[in-house]
Amino acid sequence: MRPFSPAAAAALLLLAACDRPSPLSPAGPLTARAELQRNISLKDACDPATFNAALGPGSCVRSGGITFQQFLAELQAHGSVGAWHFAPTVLNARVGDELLATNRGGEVHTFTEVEEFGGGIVPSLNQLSGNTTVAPECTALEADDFVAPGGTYPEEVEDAGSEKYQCCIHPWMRMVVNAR
Ligand SMILES: [Cu+2]
Repeated sequence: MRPFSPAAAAALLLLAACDRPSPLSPAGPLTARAELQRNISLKDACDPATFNAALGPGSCVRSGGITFQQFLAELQAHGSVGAWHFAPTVLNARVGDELLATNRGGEVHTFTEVEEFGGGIVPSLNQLSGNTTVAPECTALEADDFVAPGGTYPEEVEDAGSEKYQCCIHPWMRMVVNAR
C-alpha cells in the first residue's frame, strides 16, 4: 500500500506552494535562514464611474470608492490622497528576501525603486502633490513596470541599508525598506 495517492501528493505540493515562506529548512540545521516573501499592497479607492469618465474607459476597475472630483479635492488640499498608498510604508527585511508587491486597487500603479523620492510621469499629479522634481527612475520605466489591478511585481532585496520605493504615477505612494 502506497503512503500517498497521486492526488494527495499533488495536494501536498499545492499546499507547500501556497505556504511561502516555509519555516522548514530541509537542507539541514536551522542556521541557514529561509528567504522570506514580504507582501506589499498597492492600494487605491478609485470610483469607476467618475474615474473612467475623466480618464477613459478601463482606467479604474473596482467597485465603489471615492469620486474623481473628491480625489482631486483631497490632492489639492493635502498634496496626497490617503487611500492611494503602499502598505506597509516601512518594512524591515533581510538581504535576499523577496518583496512581492500586489496591486489591490483599481488603477495601474508602479512599484519603483528610486534613489530619492520625486515626481512621476503625470505632470498634473506631480504639480498637485508638490513633487516637481521628477525621480529619474520614473522616466526610464518599461512596460512590465506597470502593475495592473490584481497584478504582482516581484523585487529582490539586494543590498543592506534603506531602499526607497514609490509609484511613478501617484508619487505620494511611497515606502522604505530597511534591509540588513
Ligand atoms: Cu499609483
